[in-house]
Amino acid sequence: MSDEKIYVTRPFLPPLEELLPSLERIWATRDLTNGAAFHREFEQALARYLGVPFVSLFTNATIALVTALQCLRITGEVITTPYSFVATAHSLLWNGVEPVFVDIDPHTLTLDASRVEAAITPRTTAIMPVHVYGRPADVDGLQRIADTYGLKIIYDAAHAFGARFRGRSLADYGDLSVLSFHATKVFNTFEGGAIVSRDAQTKQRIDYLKNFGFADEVTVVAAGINGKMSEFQAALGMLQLDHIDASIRQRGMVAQRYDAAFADIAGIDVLGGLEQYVPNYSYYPIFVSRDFPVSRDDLYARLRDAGIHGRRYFYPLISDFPMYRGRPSAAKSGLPTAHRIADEVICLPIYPELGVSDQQRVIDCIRTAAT
Ligand code: T4K
Repeated sequence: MSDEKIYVTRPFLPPLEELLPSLERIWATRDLTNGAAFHREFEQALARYLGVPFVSLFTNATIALVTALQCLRITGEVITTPYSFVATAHSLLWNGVEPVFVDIDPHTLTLDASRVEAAITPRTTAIMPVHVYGRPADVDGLQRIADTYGLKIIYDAAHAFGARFRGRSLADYGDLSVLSFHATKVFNTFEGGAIVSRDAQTKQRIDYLKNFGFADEVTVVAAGINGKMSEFQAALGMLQLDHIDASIRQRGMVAQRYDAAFADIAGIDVLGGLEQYVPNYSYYPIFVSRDFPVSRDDLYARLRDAGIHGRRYFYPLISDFPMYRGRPSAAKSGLPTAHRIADEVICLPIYPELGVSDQQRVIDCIRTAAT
């Protein structure tokens, strides 16, 4: 049996020779950044591929989240989820905005809309839910609350590239939606990200903000940041678009094999399908409950010992990190579902090039632990 390490993910890269003509173009033009040709092409190509009105490219999703909050002038308090990557809540602190954590729904694994209303105060200005693992948040329930209370919704859609809900890209919901193209994501440009916006004026403001606030050579309209995506990243992104559908299909085959393997194992729960939802198979979380003979952390360690590097996305909860844990909304008593899920989850390896034999190693390790 191979003892090569198997990682939770491996980035898809197109054949190198496909990239060379783009590199030659960049070398010939010497246009490396600041919204040059690849940047413009890639923004348009992405908007077409995703079927969304406007895309603004970013150097990564974290800067995009920070900028999205600036764009909508979000202040005071924002209701968000503790069950995410730290970047979600960090983007609030970087804006001097107070994160208010609300427990998650056990099905969507993100903000439980039925609990959001009780967390609203006069200082609340927005809601920041996450489409966790690329699965839809309760978009209707959250929108109803936002409409009633006059709040904005900024979706952290870092996991959601290519996922669709009710015939629409998941990035097409909310006031703004933020995608990540990090190496570990379904679609990567090494590092990268984007904000999806709904109208040309908003896109314009985002584009000023990501370029130091410059509106033209001598006019600075905001205290912007440098969030621009480079030409290299944009050129790579153009190529990645040619491969993304095949990548998602291959991920789907990995997910199907896991589904079949775990269907009859007591104590291992997986996420089922959802109506009108087309997944992107960005992650394959399993939830190890009390019915399983070994604990989640024992299973995690056994996988490690077998060279299988799953990850506990998202444990610990954001609300347990030092910069968040003093807040009343971070108290464990208010977040029982998030704590249970964080204590049960292991994300198993899933990526397009994960071979059947490597996947079988993962399955065998879990089956052995089950007996
Ligand atoms: N919002 C949400 C909900 C997010 O999940 C994230 C990022 C963000 C916002 C922010 O997006 P960006 O600003 O990053 O665009 C990883 C990623 O660094 C992070 O982007 C991601 N979420 C998070 C869920 O996972 P780590 O600490 O687990 O990454 P790391 O380096 O341990 O990588 C995991 C495995 O992936 C490695 O064991 C091997 C493989 N890998 C990784 C890299 C970086 C590769 O094979 N090649 C690589 O280049 O955080």
